[in-house]
This record gives sequence, structure tokens and C-alpha cells, in this order.
Amino acid sequence: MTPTRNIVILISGGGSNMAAIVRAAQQRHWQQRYGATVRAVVSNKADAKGLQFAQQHGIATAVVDHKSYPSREAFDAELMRTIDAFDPQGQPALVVLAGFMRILTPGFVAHYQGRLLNIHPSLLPAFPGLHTHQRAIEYGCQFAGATVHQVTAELDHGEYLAQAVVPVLPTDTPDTLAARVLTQEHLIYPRAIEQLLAASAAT
Ligand code: NHR
Ligand code: GAR
Repeated sequence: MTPTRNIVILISGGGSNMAAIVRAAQQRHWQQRYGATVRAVVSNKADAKGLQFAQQHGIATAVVDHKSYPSREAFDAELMRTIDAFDPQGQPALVVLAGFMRILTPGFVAHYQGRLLNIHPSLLPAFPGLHTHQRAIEYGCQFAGATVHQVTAELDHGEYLAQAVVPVLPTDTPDTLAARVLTQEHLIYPRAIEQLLAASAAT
């Protein structure tokens, strides 16, 4: 029998992208169609709201608090150990960053090379890093958006799998723009993951 393709999602906060992926997996029958399942949700913050949603949906959760580790390497080593323990083959098929707020070391990225995705709330290559919505407004951008990309050691630089565009309105604050972008993230992230699963389904 083909082993299950486990997806592990990393969050730091609200987890609305994670929830959109969990819902898509259920509604679009990822298990039956692609042999794929959301196996676990892992947070670097114990109070991340998304953990409750995962638990309510019967998904395993774990917390690896970055503040408990002396270095980024030590944190990432424990994060890898935690993620890989959820998969009987020793490593999940896909690791999905969904509002995960810690920059990952080159060693972590190499370990999951080609199986590590992120959604970034800007139209990359514009505005890598933090505070993207505030920067887009300050620059006078007329359009903003989000990008699903492969994660590489260089921040927000991997190959793009999907993008969505939204208008920036004259009345926008970073919060109103973020909310508009987020509604699009919830559409493109599950779709991009499903396309990846479909593309590799036959192999
Ligand atoms: N790691 C690598 N190696 N490459 C990427 O492309 C990554 C990554 C880790 C996270 C998500 C990300 C984003 O989409 C992401 C992409 C956090 C920071 C950051 O500066 C920047 C980008 C992203 C996530 N974090 C601070 C840090 O010192 C901490 C901020 C906080 O805790 O609130 O790690 O934009
Ligand atoms: C999303 O907008 C995501 O793109 C962004 O944080 C939000 C998380 O929302 N990610 C980053 O800024 C990464 N640096 P969510 O927790 O509700 O999915």
C-alpha cells in the first residue's frame, strides 16, 4: 500500500491559512484523491489561537517554544525532530509554513528541500520580510497581494507557485489591507498545495 503523504503545518498565530488548508483537505478529499492528510500542526507559541482549531478538528498539535532554546540551530533541531516524529517514514511529504514567524536556518531548509512551502503577504519580489502591508501603503503601491513560494535559505526567495493581487485603496490602513490580502491567501494557498499534490500523485 502507498504510504500516506503527511502534511505538517507550522503556525505562530491565528492560523487562518492553516484552517483554510484543513478545510480544503476535507472538502476536496485530499486523502482519497492524493493519499494526503494534514497530520499535525506545530507552533512556536503555546498560545497560538490556531492550535485550538486544530485540536477541535482532531489534528495532533505540538509546541516548540523558540524561547526555550539557546540558538536558532538548537530550536530548529528540535523543530525538525518534532515534525519528523509525526511521519512513519521519518519525514513528512510536505511542511507548510502558515503565518510561521521564525526565520529558519539553512540546515532546516536543506532537510526539507523541495517539500517546504510558505505564503508571504506581498507580491514578491516586492517587500520580503516583515511589515509588508505598511510598506506597500507607504510606497504608494496601487496593488498588493500574496505569494506562495518554495522556501530556500534566502528569505522569501524560492520559486513561486501562486500569487494573488488585490487593490490598495486610498483609505487603507495596514490592518484593512492585511484583511483583504488574507481573504486571497485562503484561496491560493490550498489551491497551490493541491496542485502540487496532483502533480506528484502518479509518482
Ligand atoms: N526561513 C527561510 N529560511 N526562508 C524563508 O523564506 C522563510 C523562513 C522562515 C519563515 C516566513 C516569513 C514571511 O513570509 C518565513 C520564510 C519571519 C520573519 C522574521 O523576521 C521574516 C519572514 C518570515 C517570517 N522573523 C523574526 C526572526 O528573528 C521574528 C519575528 C517574530 O517573532 O515576530 O526570526 O515573511
Ligand atoms: C498571513 O497574512 C501570512 O501571509 C502572514 O501572516 C498572516 C498569518 O495569518 N505571514 C507572515 O507575515 C510571515 N512573515 P494566519 O495565522 O491567520 O494564517
